[in-house]
Amino acid sequence: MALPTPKKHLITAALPYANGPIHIGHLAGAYLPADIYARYLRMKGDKVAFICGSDEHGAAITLRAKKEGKTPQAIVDEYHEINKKAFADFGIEFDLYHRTSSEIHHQTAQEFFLELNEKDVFTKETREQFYDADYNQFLADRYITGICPKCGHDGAYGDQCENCGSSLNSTELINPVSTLSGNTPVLKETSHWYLPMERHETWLKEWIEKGTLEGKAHHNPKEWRNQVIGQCKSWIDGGLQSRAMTRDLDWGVKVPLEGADGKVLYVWLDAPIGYISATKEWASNNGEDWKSYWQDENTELIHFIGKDNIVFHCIIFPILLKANGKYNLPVNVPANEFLNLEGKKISTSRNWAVWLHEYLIDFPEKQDVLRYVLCSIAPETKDSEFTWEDFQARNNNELVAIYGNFVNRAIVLVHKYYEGIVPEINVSLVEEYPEIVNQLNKQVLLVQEKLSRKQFRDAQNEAIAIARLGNKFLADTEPWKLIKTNSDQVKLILNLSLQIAANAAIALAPFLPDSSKKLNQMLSLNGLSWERLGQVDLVKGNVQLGKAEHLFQKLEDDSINAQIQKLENSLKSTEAESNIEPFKDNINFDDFLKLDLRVGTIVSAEAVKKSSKLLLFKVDMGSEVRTIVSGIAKHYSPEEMVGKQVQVVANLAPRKIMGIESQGMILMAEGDSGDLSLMQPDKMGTNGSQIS
Ligand code: B3M
Ligand code: ZN
Repeated sequence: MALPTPKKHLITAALPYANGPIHIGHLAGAYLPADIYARYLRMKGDKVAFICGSDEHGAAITLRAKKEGKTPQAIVDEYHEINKKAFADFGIEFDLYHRTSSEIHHQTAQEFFLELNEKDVFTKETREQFYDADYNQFLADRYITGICPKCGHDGAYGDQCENCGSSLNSTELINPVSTLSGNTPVLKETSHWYLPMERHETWLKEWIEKGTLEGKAHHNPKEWRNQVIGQCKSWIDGGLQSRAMTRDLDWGVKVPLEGADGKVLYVWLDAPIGYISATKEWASNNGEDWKSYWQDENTELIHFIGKDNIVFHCIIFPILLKANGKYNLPVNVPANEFLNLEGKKISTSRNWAVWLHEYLIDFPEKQDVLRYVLCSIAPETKDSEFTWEDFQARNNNELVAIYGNFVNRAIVLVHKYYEGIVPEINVSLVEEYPEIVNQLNKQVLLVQEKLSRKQFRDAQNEAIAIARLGNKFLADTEPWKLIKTNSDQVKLILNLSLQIAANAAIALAPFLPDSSKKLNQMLSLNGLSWERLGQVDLVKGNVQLGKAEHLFQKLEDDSINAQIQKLENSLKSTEAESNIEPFKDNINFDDFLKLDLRVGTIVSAEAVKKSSKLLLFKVDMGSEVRTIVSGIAKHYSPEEMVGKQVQVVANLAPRKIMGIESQGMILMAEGDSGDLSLMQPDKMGTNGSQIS
């Protein structure tokens, strides 16, 4: 069945929590592909609203605020600005980068909730929830962690396991722990508004699997990524459950109902509504009608996200939109898998990441290089890996050697032979090179096809192949030799080369906007319109070209090694940090006096039978000889211990270790990687003398 081709698009990219800066994993996951797609559609002349913003509610924010000793508002104010700037610096051209703390958002989310409540979409229920008695707080979402009942990952949150992507209810967690106090929480009753998702299973299944909605074609499920459909199917087949849509918290959008004091909307209810409130704000600033972007069935809604957000965008939010009745459902949710970094998972807390704002300090104005590399390795069908070595290779061997080199050679030659004035040719002459024109057209079709299928990695490859084509054309025709014998032919070759360069500028514009802009200026083109792609009269004859400048610069080993070093350093410092145990609670002086610490000398030492760790000592304590068993066989041999003076806890209650009664404990310090070393008196002391 043929579906109409809409000309209006609402493109959303997941709203990042304003609780930290943006790294390359975020960029590659949602924002870069969304931006490439939005730029492509705009160049085609379609109407696009590309919407994003900060997710400023939820435990991600309040826990961060607690950690930094700041208010949640201070945290979101800080990171909203940082992230907004980082996106702009990387050419992520949102039509609006909004905030869920804005008034229009609170109002929109509350209205949306009330409308659904009036339609009996929710059920109000009193259930037991985990509660931290020390903090007087109910625990949900990131306030509670435990073992995921689905995949066994230790560290799943109360609403979701980020390892397997499952959505969870906090009471399902195995060994739950409060992230506030570290204690095991207790169960306590509380009332909430629940979304009985099981009521929606039938239509959801049809919508996901067949792409039909109420019997009508809605989208082509073949265009959806396999892993997205696969995840959704497995959740639906596993049976959907009721989920609380409100929380007992004071940070968030207040539940606008009587008897709901101290309750806010669940962040995953309010955040996707953030797409709607942002569209409203954008539309009112730009004389547009927001409803036509959300409620007109010819508008295509597309959510770009990372794989950990699939359930929220493909199941929960569609249920809410459909239940409302007036809204479109997404025609596609192109979720990317994860990007790893130098062989490890990206980790914000361990600083194993490449942060956008830091990248631009180290590589000023090289935003296109990172865009290029991240698109080349985009985790579209499976997890992928960023390494600095690969980054350098792609910059040097592809951007510099292919694209930059071709463009530069063509423009430099026109400057050299014709003072930068584009040689005029009769367009029909290009038929002398039918092969090149055919190949160009073939590439253009491929770029287009891949882009429309949202296969950005392939699309960029096909676009860069246009420059490769141009490079080869120059190498094959060798105008620098021909200039001596056939200058007319050189005019044709160079004119054609400029046309190929102009095609590259257009085809690569969604991917490398800054470079296309520069090339555009060098070629004295006015504007880059997608419909002109494939034509060979883009650069006009007799036009003065701009100065030839290199689009890209080679990256030397030094700058790459510095990045690798930076990562290694952060690994070392987090390792060192994490090895230091937190200090214990204070004790008073009387507690200290209870300890009887003495000096003793080891008079004999031997290995404990059947144990690789234990040594058995006789220690002369002045008034008596004690038997002490100690777990230091891996660090000291019995021979080297004899005669050593040591510090002994003399009043530790005797304990049986492997059948031997140990009458004290020898003090040792733990070094790096678990090494143990004896704490010896600086000068020989008298056996039995007190340590205080
Ligand atoms: N803030 C989760 C995340 O940053 C969440 C996305 C909201 S999209 C509506 O991964
Ligand atoms: Zn899991």
